[in-house]
Amino acid sequence: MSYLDDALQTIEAMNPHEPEFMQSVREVFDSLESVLKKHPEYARHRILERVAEPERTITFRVPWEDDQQKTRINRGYRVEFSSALGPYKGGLRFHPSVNLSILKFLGFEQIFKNSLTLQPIGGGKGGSNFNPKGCSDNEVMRFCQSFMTELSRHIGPDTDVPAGDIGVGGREIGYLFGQYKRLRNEFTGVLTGKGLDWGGSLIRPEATGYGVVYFAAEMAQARGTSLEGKDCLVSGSGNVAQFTVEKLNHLGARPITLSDSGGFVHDPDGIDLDKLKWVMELKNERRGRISEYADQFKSATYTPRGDTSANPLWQVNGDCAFPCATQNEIDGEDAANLLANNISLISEGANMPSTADAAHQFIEAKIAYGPAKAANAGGVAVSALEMAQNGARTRWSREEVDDKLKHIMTNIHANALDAAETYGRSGNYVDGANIAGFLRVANAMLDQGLV
Ligand code: NDP
Ligand code: 2IT
Repeated sequence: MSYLDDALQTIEAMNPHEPEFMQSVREVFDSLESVLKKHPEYARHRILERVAEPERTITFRVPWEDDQQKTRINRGYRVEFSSALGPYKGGLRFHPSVNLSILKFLGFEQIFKNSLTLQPIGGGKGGSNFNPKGCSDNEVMRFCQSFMTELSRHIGPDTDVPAGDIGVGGREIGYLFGQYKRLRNEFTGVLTGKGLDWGGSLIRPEATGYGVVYFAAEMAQARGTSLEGKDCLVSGSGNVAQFTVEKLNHLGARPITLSDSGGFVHDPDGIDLDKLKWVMELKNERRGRISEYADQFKSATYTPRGDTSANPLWQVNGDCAFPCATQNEIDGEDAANLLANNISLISEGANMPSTADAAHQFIEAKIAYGPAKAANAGGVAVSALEMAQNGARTRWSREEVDDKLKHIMTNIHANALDAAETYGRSGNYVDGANIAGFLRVANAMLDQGLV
């Protein structure tokens, strides 16, 4: 049996009942066959089994009191996956679906994504099954304070630096930071995505969405075309989706859909910057539902998600797709629908939005397919720039940060293409990103010995 199959079997046996985690492991390992041939030392040092085992996994009780003085209990997690390249770095997700399998898949992805940015950051992820939806600001604050009371023992600006993800935005980062500062009596860069007045970096809120579009523009350019005039399907309506829509507008493309877990809106006239402003107020201030968009703008229709297996959003006609909601939101049937409508470019804002079957179809069809760990790396890249600014007690301008972000996304695109070419997978961004990301981590692990 090959080392790769042997390692996969061992990892599978050690992680039963973790489907999302095993999906992400297989996705990376499937790209590594020729790398392992060229580097027999990785097998000798059992790099695959080591990189797939988190350095440390913390789970803890999060007790808090709701507005009716009722006691509530949630589970908190932090998966400190790999510190080969720097302090553990990655977001916190607050969503009722959160479990260890999902956080381990996100943490595992994060290792290689962070490596691709060429910034000095390891990989981690955390969160809770807490559902902020429907909670008052005070309830969210009490939850965040309780969560941080335990988490604060495990993190620090040189150890582990969390940030946002689904359900964790500026409001939550503020409450988490306040509690850390109070417990430690330290004002440090222990979290990223902070408010601009107290250590946050300009462009961090925009960075993931902007980066997803910069990556798409690079893929289009490599094929001698551009995003200008293209109709774009966007899913989600949170942080990543909003700034994807903003940058698409800046580059002359036309975003025509947005969604949330209830359904999607289709606006054939395009979601321009004025309409986006309204969406931002709806989602970020009023915390409303995307269905309200169709009441506000008569050019749009709303389609509830329903219980069909295929998601009707991916049946809308368009040129490009930007899945920005959640994992496995495009399955094999959805991928077939997208390809039947001649979608020619996909840039993934969400983490692992495509199932293995869907990704396989995109690769076979040879469309421009930018996988999440490359396409959405702009967010964590600017988090690393926030850490650098905090460390140097300085602050860069919008233009400086945006230029650095563009440069990082251009480099990720070029390095993924180079790695794909070198290892005989020409034009395949999935293999290229996995290989380029993995090599740095594996070599750092070899350098640092058996730890
Ligand atoms: P937000 O919480 O701001 O928004 C999440 C959006 O996705 C909402 O519209 C939400 O709808 C929708 N959504 C969440 N879960 C589901 C689900 N199970 N089914 C359908 N829709 C769902 O999160 P972000 O925008 O920050 O994150 C979106 C994706 O981008 C995630 O996959 C995240 O991991 C990834 N990402 C985020 C980065 C960041 O910097 N924030 C960086 C890199 C990747 P609803 O309100 O109905 O739940
Ligand atoms: O998935 C991701 O890359 C994030 N949620 C951002 C992580 C970060 O540390 O900025």
